[in-house]
Order: sequence, then C-alpha cells, then structure tokens
Amino acid sequence: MEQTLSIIKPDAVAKNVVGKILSRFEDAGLRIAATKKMQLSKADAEAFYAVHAERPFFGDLVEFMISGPVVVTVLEGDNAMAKNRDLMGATNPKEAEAGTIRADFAESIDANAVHGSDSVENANIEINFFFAQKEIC
Ligand code: RTP
Ligand code: MG
Repeated sequence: MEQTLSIIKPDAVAKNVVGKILSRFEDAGLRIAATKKMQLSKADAEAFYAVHAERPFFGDLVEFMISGPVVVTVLEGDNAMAKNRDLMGATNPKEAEAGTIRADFAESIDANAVHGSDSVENANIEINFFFAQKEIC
C-alpha cells in the first residue's frame, strides 16, 4: 500500500483546523498510519527542506515552519502521494482549486496550511525523517 507524508503547518494548527484537515484525508479514502504533533527545531526544518536551501524563500520557509507546532502524518492508500497533492491544491492558495485544503484554509504562499511529499521516493525519505518503523501501523 502506498504511503505519503503530510505536514499540517503552523498556520493551520494555530487556526485549530487539524481535525478538519485530517477528515479530508479520511473522506478521500486515505488512512492515517501514524500521526504526531511536534515543535520542529531550526535544524529539523533546515534538514527537512534542504532541497530548497539555495532558494530565496528558504529562510522565511524555515522561520515559518518553526513558528509553532506542526502535525506530521503518514497517509496510506491507493495513489496516496498524488491523492494527497490533489487534496492540498496549488502551492499558492490564490491559485488553488475551490474545495482544496489550501483554497479553504491557507492565507498565502508562505502560510499555506499543508505540506505533502511530491514523489513516492521522497515520501519514503520524509516518512523515515519523522517516524520510526514501529510507530507506523
Ligand atoms: P510543500 O513542499 O510545502 O508541500 O509545498 P509545495 O511542494 O507545494 O511547494 P515547494 O515548491 O516544495 O515549496 C515549498 C514551500 O516553500 C514556499 N514557497 N514560497 N515565495 C515563493 O515563491 C515560494 N515558493 C515556495 C511555500 O510555502 C511552499 O509550500
Ligand atoms: Mg514541496
């Protein structure tokens, strides 16, 4: 069964819409294989988003991701990676399709409610970044 990693970002946790977002995953047929709330350190956020280290928005992205707690979740199901990306909507909420998580809960391209793995290969790397195998059921 395919797995992917979701992060409910600090803006959405602060808005108290964690349950609403997790329900969207379940309503779409994905299962929660693991989940936890945590405060990322600066080193965590820099390592997680290392692929963007040279991008102009990297510093702001790291500061945003450590601005409050996040909820990290392993989602499981058929085509879990692509299904999660569809549910999330476009990176910029102004361009996100109506009914997507970012259209409904995000404020800006920086505070955009959720992260989702962008390939099955990256999903496995990201899942191992946050979870031990025995935490995933
Ligand atoms: P994510 O990794 O968070 O799921 O978002 P994504 O795949 O839709 O977008 P990505 O290109 O991976 O960018 C990671 C995060 O960096 C911020 N960003 N800002 N100002 C900008 O041009 C810009 N571009 C990207 C966004 O918060 C994005 O989620
Ligand atoms: Mg990305």
